[in-house]
Amino acid sequence: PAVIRRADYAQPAFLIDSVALEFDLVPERTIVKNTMRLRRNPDGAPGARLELMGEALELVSVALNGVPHAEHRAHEHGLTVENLPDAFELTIVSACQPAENTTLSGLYVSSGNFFTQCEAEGFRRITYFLDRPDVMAIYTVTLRADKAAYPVLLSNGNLVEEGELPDGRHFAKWEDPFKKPSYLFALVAGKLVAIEERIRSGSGKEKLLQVWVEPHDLDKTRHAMDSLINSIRWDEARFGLELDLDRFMIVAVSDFNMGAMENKGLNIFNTKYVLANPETATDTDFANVEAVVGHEYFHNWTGNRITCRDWFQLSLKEGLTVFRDQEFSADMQGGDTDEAARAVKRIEDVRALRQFQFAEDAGPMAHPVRPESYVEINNFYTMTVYEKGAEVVRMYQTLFGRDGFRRGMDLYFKRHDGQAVTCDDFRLALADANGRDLTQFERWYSQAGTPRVSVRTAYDSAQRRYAVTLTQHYGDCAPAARETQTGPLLIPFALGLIGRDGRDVPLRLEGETQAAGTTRVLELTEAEQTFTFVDVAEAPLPSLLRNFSAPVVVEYDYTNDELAFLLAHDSDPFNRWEAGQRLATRELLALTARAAASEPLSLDDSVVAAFARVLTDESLSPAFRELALILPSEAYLAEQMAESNPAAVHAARQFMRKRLATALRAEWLAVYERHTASGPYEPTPKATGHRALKNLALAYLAELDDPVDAIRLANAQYDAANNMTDRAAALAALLAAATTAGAAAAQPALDDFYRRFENEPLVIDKWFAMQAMQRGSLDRRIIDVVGKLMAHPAFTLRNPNRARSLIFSFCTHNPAQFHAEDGSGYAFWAEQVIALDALNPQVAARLARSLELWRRYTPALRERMREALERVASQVKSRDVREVVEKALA
Ligand code: HT7
Ligand code: ZN
Repeated sequence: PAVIRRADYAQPAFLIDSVALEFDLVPERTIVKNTMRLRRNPDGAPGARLELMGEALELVSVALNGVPHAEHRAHEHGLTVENLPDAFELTIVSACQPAENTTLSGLYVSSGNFFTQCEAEGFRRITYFLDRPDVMAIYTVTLRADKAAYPVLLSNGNLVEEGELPDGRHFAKWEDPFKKPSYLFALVAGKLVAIEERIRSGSGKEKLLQVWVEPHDLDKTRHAMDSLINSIRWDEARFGLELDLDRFMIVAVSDFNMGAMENKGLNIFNTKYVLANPETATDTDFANVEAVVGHEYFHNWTGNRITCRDWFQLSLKEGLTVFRDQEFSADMQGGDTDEAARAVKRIEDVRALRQFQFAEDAGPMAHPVRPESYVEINNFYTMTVYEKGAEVVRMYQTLFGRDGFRRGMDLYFKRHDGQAVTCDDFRLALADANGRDLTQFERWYSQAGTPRVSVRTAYDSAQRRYAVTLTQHYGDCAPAARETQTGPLLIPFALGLIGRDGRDVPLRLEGETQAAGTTRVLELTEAEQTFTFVDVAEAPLPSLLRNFSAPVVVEYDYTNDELAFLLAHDSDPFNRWEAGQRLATRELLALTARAAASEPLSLDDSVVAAFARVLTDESLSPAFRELALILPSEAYLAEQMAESNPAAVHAARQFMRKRLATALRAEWLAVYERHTASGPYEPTPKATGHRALKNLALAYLAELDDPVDAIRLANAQYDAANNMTDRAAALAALLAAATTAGAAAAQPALDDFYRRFENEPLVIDKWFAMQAMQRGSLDRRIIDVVGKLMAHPAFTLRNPNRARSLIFSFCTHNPAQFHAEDGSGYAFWAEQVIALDALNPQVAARLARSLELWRRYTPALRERMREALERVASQVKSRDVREVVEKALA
């Protein structure tokens, strides 16, 4: 397949100033009339030929300046139009088939309504166009449809006209006052209802906000609306950015490939990230709705007003917008001063980065934050572009402080508003606003792989000096990453020193006249550098990479006692959590090695004691305690091994959970009782923290050999629950207890759950997912459970949320069962990738990625994975899946 390279970027030969689109919406065959005003780009390639992109379209007619124009040719990739003047009007009529469109890219039908998804290259499935982000135009859109079937007709911008048409049809005309790239175009038509709010923006202008859903979902829209209002206020306060439209709409759709889409003024959301009420949504769902609503809203400036020159620059908008949504969520948790509350969000984000992005960086799909090449751009909406990209943006803030970062953002908007630009333009704005040369920082965009920083320390008691030597390297990284690496990075390395009394030591670096502060951001720019602190009265304990100041792995040999000390005393809440994770990871990897060798397992009492202290420390917030008491995931642990052995990792982790459950049984029970609240449900950070800790206690109690307490408490909790967090946690605990107590322990609740929520698809997704992720036992393989569920009447491969809830949950969140020795998991995976490929290549390619790390497993598993990958490679059709499996096998 053709490889697209960043180095080949060339400006478009023509520019489009305006587009008038007219849609006659019919599910089987929609007619689109597209009238564009084009002119030759003085900086583009010369020639009188126009190459428009088009896919899955039927061409009806072409006219130049209102006259039929015969000099055109429709082909596999689009439409070539010849013999054109320097400026002209081109009218193209074409047809597409929304009802047949299972790819969910372009114009499609979901639950009888019309929706569009144009990022990255879906607009070319709607009409022939210069479908690339550096072509920005003004859009006018007229929608015509049957009024009874499609009473609501929406598009970007402002509604300027609407009215009746013959034969029960009607129309609506929308104008978007801002020029935009085609990927931000959207339309929605159907039977929808909205909640509305009118607010005044910072400068006093009235704004209409709407959240559109299917009628039966109206009772689940309040939280999305509140999140939108909070997002608007936050962007005004933190970045001085105001909503630029009179009207801002969010629409929910149940068939959607990703989370949501930031179309100008008409955001389209997966229902999963809009709908939430206490009965149907968990605390995590509430938090996700807030984060995604924020994310899409923040794109209005970072992505829409300033967009990407080409898709290699995707992180320009995505990394920056993820950073902004992370900051928004942290501020909503803890304001901008409560560091402990903010740390909860930071820990969650870093945990996801390390588990998924670090893995991506270690495999065949490793790529820089700004990739150099791709076959299918949809495969590059990755953890690296999004999450590592957000870490790169965060490092500017770490280097320059909040004020310096804001100065950089202000300059970025001043220079580039209304333009399609590059990651270099962003970096230069940050550099210039802060009077810094950030040339070296460019390597964060061009180098793949996870950097490692090795730390050596030396204390000289006679001189009262403490030397910290930092060495950066990439270790033994994947070939795909290795070939991008050219030199050392600028790594902001935040560090503190802790005295024997557990307090932070005031820091004074050699050459400074006095101590200042207790956390320093050291700038590591060389392969190796030594930083010497003076006036250090006793050998301190270093607290390294505070608040995870850079996306790197820190290598330092702490003893278990030192980790326990940091867990108890570090003033940096992130590093306090980190110490516990390091301690647990070390123990779990040792246990895994013993499990792999069939040796007996045991856990040191001092480790249990360290966890007991966190569990019983009422001075710590419940949310923090919960995070600190969750053991590193099986996937994360497997990645830390030279050769992953999922069965041994599972045995080790289960052993440690059981040991912590047994040794601290009384404490877990006490915590359960203490944090059980009565009264109405509130999705506040405080109440969420209490529920999280209580439900973690329940999960640990379910690990006991005789889980009688857990079953009793979980059944009572299930029956009494007034919210989904508690109900789902109770059901999960019953499913866990069922592994020892027998399947009957969970069956009544499982059946009740289905009956109760039969008409709530998002809740039924949870029902499928919980069963796919449950532990197996000697006489119960989860692949068999999944096989039965595939035949359940509520299962369908066509709905991505449903496919993810059952298939992805099993293949990516149940490693011990998925990686069964007999290869049954891989055979299932291959079958599903092939089946999905025929319907929806984007979703199929995501699933295909779950075997990409196959070379890192034990030889027997590796061989079976290779066979499955080869089977897929020989059968799939799409560019999407082909790119993934071919890179994996290369
Ligand atoms: N910018 C949006 C990306 C997106 C997308 C990309 C490919 C295929 C389908 C898609 N749906 C949404 C989402 C975001 O990052 O905000
Ligand atoms: Zn985004």
